[in-house]
Amino acid sequence: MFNKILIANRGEIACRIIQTAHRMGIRCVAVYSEADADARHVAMADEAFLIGPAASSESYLKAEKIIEVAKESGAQAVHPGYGFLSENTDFAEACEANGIAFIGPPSSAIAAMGSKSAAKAIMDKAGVPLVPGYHGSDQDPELLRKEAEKCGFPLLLKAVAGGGGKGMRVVENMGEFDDALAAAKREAKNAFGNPDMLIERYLTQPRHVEIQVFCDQHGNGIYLAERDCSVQRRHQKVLEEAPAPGLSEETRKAMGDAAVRAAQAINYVGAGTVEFLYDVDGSFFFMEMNTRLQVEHPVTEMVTGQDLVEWQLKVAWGDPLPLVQEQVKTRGHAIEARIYAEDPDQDFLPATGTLRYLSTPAESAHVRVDTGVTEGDEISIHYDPMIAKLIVWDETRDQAVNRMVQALEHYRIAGLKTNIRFLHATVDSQPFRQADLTTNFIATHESLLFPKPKLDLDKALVLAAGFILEQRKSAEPTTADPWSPFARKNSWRMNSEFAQPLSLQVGDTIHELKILERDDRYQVLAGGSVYHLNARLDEDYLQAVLNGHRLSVHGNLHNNELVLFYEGDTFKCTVYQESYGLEDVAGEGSLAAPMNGAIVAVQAKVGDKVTAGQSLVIMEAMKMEHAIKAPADGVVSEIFYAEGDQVAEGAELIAIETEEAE
Ligand code: MV4
Repeated sequence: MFNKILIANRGEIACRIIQTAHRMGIRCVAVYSEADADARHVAMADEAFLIGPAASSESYLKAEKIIEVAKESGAQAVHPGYGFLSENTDFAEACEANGIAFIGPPSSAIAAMGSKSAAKAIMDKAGVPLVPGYHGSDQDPELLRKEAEKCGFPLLLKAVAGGGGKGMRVVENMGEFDDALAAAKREAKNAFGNPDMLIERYLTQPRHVEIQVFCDQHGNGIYLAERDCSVQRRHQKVLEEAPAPGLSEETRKAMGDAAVRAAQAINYVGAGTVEFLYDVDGSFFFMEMNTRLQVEHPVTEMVTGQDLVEWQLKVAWGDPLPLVQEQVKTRGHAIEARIYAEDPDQDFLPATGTLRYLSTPAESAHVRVDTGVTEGDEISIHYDPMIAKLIVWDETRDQAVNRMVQALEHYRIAGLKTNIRFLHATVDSQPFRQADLTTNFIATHESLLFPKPKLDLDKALVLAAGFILEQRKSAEPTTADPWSPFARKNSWRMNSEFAQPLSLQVGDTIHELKILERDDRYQVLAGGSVYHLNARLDEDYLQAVLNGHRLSVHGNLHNNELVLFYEGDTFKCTVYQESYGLEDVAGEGSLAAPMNGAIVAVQAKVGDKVTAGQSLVIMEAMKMEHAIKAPADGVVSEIFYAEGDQVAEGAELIAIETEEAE
């Protein structure tokens, strides 16, 4: 077996490969860009080499640089992961030319799948079912018209050079054909430099079902069940599962055999995936072959109990496949959800930012998390915005769905937008639970996938208040001070002078709360109603009883920003401004610090005329800002601290001569 390999990738897949290699006793060399110096894959590897600036084109796509590093480090093989150089024939060839094993298929197999029409011809010859249509090289418009008639409508024009859904056009009838053909050719010419078209019968409600195949260097080829990846958005997979719900054993075997024939037709070696369109009537048709380990391979691992990266390493070393077809068994059901930094409410615009708070579900036989990031990491514009893959397994699909719903609720991220709530709504939806899967799933069920918030606004505000006040108490053990606002035993009369105001901003709206507090019991006035709240905070976990309803939320308070997590949903608010009733703490004409903290800003000068309620000093304590305001109209007579100073609780910050005192 290899004793040292180089991983020509980053993120979760680099980490995942290193994990298996280490388990097998293989040393790992990572490569990294300037943006990834502190990345998890670099930390996990035995050694790592800087290969260039952040941009992929300057680093992870630099084939020569990576081969140079492989040689320098003494790596015997390169694992390309997925994306980047994984399906680059020149890179595969360059590895071999330099005596480094490419952990993937021979470059000829990658090349054979590069053209759609050539691939279809090979598959046709190998007896792999194709969607009825035309894939010839003669592109004479008259001939294409005749082929269109033969094919029937609706039909699909596909660019020979296209892929991933680009360059496709549905044609409903012959009347539309000429215009559609001309337009499709123009698009394909512009996008791929090749105007040639395929004609296919258009399947209106297909599913995406793909077969995992594996071939060794000795001519053996097998399949490891299938995956259903129908839930996609703009040709991006969102959820994947194994096995494909509702597939009969006959179809599974027929599809598996066809996939192995497809692989063997191109002398395939290693892990590959043959994608099929699967129609409601059980028929299936070759779509394309991916000549790499795929993002969604973990669901296959979960149901087969095999480690596909281990298989890849063994096959690349020259070992025979670990199992023969009859030994491949599947058990239970696995589902994968791709967690992305993106904003579902803004048409899934990729999001960037810092993973300021990151809490993941506990891993077990039922839950697996494949990720390349840790708390504090940045999701930048430079790479794919996938944060993690969450994979669950259980005996039945039903149970696996429940596991996924729960695991998504335990996946908590603050600091940037994610699709977690969208995934939760999708998995938890009736159509998904019923396995009503087609490639139109998201478009068809859109209204279900953007549900209303899980908590109503006022309740969320009350819980937010409880979280903020409890965190403040735990952060400042100063209750021994009788002057501390926290030590004060409020009377239980709402709207009394002792009620603390708390303003929480949600979106553009500021919500004014009034809070009475006695130990961990609160009365909160929000939206015109009084709520009774018991709250206990343990780190990020708030256990609450809200008007008799026992519930719990997690939260993260950073600067003035609070994010609460509840049943897969998040509630965000900003502490707008607050006062601890300073009028009661400080004597007339003086203003004291309500707590230990730092002066962030001094907003007045000696001699300034100020009016009651005017903000004079901004303090920061426990990562929250507090405005110190003038208790009455007056003139600033003295300022005791400057911006940046640390002050102790009770320290006089500023002195004012009030009108009455004059
Ligand atoms: C199709 C099809 C319906 N009929 N071909 C999209 C990606 C490309 N590789 C093949 N695709 C399709 N080909 C025929 N004859 C529908 C799709 C399709 C699709 C396929 C798989 C997963 C998601 C999809 C979303 C839209 C369209």
